[in-house]
This record gives sequence, C-alpha cells and structure tokens, in this order.
Amino acid sequence: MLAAALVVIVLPTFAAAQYGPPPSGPTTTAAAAVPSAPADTPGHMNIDVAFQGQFVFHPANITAPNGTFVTFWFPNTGLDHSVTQSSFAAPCTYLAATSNSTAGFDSGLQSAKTFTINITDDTKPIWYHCKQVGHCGMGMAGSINAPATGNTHDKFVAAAMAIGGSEVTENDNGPVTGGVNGIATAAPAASTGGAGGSGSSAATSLAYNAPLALLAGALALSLALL
Ligand SMILES: *[C@@H]1O[C@H](CO)[C@@H](O)[C@H](O)[C@H]1NC(C)=O
Ligand SMILES: *[C@@H]1O[C@H](CO)[C@@H](O)[C@H](O)[C@H]1NC(C)=O
Ligand SMILES: *[C@@H]1O[C@H](CO)[C@@H](O)[C@H](O)[C@H]1NC(C)=O
Ligand SMILES: *[C@@H]1O[C@H](CO)[C@@H](O)[C@H](O)[C@H]1NC(C)=O
Ligand SMILES: [Cu+2]
Repeated sequence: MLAAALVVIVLPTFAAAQYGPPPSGPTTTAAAAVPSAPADTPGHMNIDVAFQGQFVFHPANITAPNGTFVTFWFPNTGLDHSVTQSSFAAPCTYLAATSNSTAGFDSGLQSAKTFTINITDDTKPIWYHCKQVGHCGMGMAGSINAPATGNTHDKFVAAAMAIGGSEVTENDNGPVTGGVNGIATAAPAASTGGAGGSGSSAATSLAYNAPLALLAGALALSLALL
C-alpha cells in the first residue's frame, strides 16, 4: 500500500520533469510503447526505436560530437526492430566490410533492449535503418551527423522510401559490434525501463538518470510487495 501510494506521488512529478510543459507538437497522452527513450543528458543522447508505434526512429537525425554515446531504445510491443548501419547509397542494406573499411554495427532484431554506439568521427555521417521486413522501405531509417546540404538526412529517408516494397529481406545473424564512424562496444542490453516504461530490473540502463532510477526503484518496491 505504501509503495503504491509512493508510485502515485512519484509518477506525475517524474512525467512533468521528463517531458516539461506541453510543446507545440502532438498533445497525445496515450502511454508510449515500453520502453521509450528518456531525455538526453550531457554526452548521452537517446533515440526511440518505433516511436509511438510508428515505423520511424525518433529523433531520426541528430548531431552528436565525438565521444557521444547514442542509445537506441527498443520497444516491447511484440514486433522486433533493428538498428543496422547502412550507407547513403544503399539505405536498406547492411554496411558490409570493404578492403578499406570495417563492417557496420548491427543490433540485430530486438525487443525491449537498449543498444548504444559511441561516436568516433563526427566529421562523417552515420546512416542506419531497421532490417525488419518492409520497415526500411516504409521510412524506418535514420542518420547521425548528416550534412545540411548534398547527401542530406531527408534525401536518405526519401531514398529508403523509394525502395519501398522492393526492399530485399536481410538476414539476421544477431548483434554485430564495431561500426564505422560510430562503434558499438557491446551487444544490446536488456531493458525493461525507460520513460513510461515498466519493470523491476532496469537499474543498470537507468543509472544515469536519477528521476528514472527513483521511479524504477518505486516500481520495483511495489512489485515486490504484490
Ligand atoms: C534533421 O533534418 C531536418 C530536415 O532536414 C533538419 O531541418 C534538421 O536541422 C536536422 N536536425 C539535425 C540535428 O541534424
Ligand atoms: C574505399 O574503397 C572503395 C572501393 O572499394 C572506394 O570507392 C573508396 O573511395 C575507398 N575509400 C577510401 C577512404 O579510400
Ligand atoms: C568513445 O569514443 C571517443 C572518441 O573516439 C573515445 O575517445 C572514447 O575513448 C570512447 N569511449 C569508450 C568508452 O569507448
Ligand atoms: C572527431 O574524431 C575524428 C577521428 O579521430 C577526427 O578526424 C575529427 O576531427 C574529430 N572531430 C573534432 C570536431 O575534433
Ligand atoms: Cu522496424
């Protein structure tokens, strides 16, 4: 009972701190898919995979300096997605190794996970997509440090959508660490928390976010007492 009351008190406080005042954008109050990305913190940016159930990354394009950790938050909606590095020339195709470059990163198809890359060259763009059947062709593609002119983020997504239903189904061989211009140092980690998330073992991925850690702790306590 005490824990339940605590959650009731903590939740609105947390929601206000996390989202701030209503912006000019969508005003929906529907629960986000679980888990959804928390707010950015210094040196650490967060991206929702399949934001609000749509076949998009959100934000789909970011500017992230060297050493920034970018964490992708996979929902727990029963449909797997991936964060798979590709190229501007071939948006929906995994970036294989060449004679002068290592292979791209790939989370592999995942649900309820986080996958983090470290930006290692902010002077070059990172292009990526979701390898789930049909998703890239529907526009589930994103970029990091894309230029404002020339090969822009918008052109990249347009190229993915131009492929549309002709998208070639990709193999899923599980997570691939490493990458080009940004590297994953670990396979995806379990995640049962996040903004609007629920669960009882999210301490690790939430450690950098005090309000979230507080919420997770309250939820864990309430679950333990059920
Ligand atoms: C993302 O792309 C949009 C549309 O091209 C652009 O207006 C915006 O500045 C870009 N944001 C970043 C962070 O690159
Ligand atoms: C890498 O090799 C490809 C051909 O395989 C070439 O087009 C590209 O310019 C090379 N890149 C660098 C940085 O040398
Ligand atoms: C992340 O990348 C930056 C820039 O390449 C590097 O200096 C830093 O050591 C990396 N951090 C980790 C934990 O790998
Ligand atoms: C980021 O790291 C890359 C690779 O070491 C380097 O070429 C680039 O100049 C760095 N960016 C900045 C803004 O220093
Ligand atoms: Cu997807």
